[in-house]
Amino acid sequence: MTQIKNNWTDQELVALYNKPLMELLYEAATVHRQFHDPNKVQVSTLISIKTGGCPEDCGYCPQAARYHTNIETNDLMSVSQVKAMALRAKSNGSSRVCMGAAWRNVKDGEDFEQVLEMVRTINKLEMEVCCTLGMITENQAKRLAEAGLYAYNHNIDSSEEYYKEVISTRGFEDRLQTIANVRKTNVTVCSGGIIGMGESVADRCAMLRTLANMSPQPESVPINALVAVEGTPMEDQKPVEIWEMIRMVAVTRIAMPLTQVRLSAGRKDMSHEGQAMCFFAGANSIFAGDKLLTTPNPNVDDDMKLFAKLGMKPEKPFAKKAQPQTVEAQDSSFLPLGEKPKWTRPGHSIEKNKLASKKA
Ligand code: SAM
Ligand code: DTB
Ligand code: SF4
Repeated sequence: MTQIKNNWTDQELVALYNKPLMELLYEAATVHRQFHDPNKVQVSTLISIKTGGCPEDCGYCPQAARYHTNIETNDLMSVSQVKAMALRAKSNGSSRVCMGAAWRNVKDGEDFEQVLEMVRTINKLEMEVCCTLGMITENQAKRLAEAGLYAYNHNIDSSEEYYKEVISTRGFEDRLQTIANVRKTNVTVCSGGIIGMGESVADRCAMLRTLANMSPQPESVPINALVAVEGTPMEDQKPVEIWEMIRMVAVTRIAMPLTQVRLSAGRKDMSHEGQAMCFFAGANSIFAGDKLLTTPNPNVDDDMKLFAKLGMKPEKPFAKKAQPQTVEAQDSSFLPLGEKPKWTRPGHSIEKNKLASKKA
């Protein structure tokens, strides 16, 4: 049995982050090779099934209704639209589809029933299905599991301390509660965060400490570099340097040896050489497709050229865990409960974003 360390301290992680780069890379690559095939990369495609108009105030997010960004908003897609997009993703080498909705939390009702049907449909295409729908209750997690969901993405986004500077409409604890609800099922956990929001190295490492000290650790950890979108409070943040991304990936790999470390938002601005360094440092997954949710991403041909240059091959679906069974709606053992959960609305003001960006 692999020994996974669940008592990381911030000091240990900061010490790793600040190591001379060649030593950090060597250590991370050694851990990576112990647990993963270094020539394999897991490819996920994002589908924004409901875009924009979100009531939350996440300071980085172009989909928050309160910021004036230039995005096209869309109501919930149909199951057939999503099926067609998933088939295209499959033919482009993706093993996973991740459906994102600009919701604060899932509400029982017609829309959730439609999402459950999307999950059943994609699972039957023999692809891993992931959803990121905001906060969910335990019963909703169970219903998603029954439909055949493979992974649920819910990011903690930053350190508990810096989180308050980024989001005021729901707390860090709420995030952990949703992750705990997912953990009550056999759905795998995908949780990571964003760098480049004005946080310190200590914040980055504190975020990794929270993730690495979960038991079990998340099966996937997306590392996003902020895409600074005009109209959001973070529009003026300076771009993340590739060296920061490489260090972040390397520390994530060392702290979470078994996890899939996903190079997520921000890849559009990374060179092939920079991405190759990230793969060497232990990244073994990407989001593919011309678009993330609302912002551009490298095109699939470009990614395929990169993989060919590096001799890397896309991983097949269910390489890490067996395909979940899909239970049809009529046979479901979990009913909608119509709960009105009391998620917190902490009293922090989003104005702090402005202070944070001035400080940075
Ligand atoms: N509404 C759901 C939620 O917040 O959980 C799901 C979608 S939300 C867009 C998923 C994640 O995308 C966020 O938690 C954040 O980590 C990431 N994200 C959103 N906007 C981003 C940006 N501009 N740059 C980098 N990452 C971003
Ligand atoms: C994650 O960590 N990153 C993805 C996915 N999980 C849902 C989303 C990135 C979004 C970037 C901004 C946008 O395209 O709207
Ligand atoms: Fe809404 Fe999610 Fe964007 Fe926050 S990150 S504003 S919850 S879509």
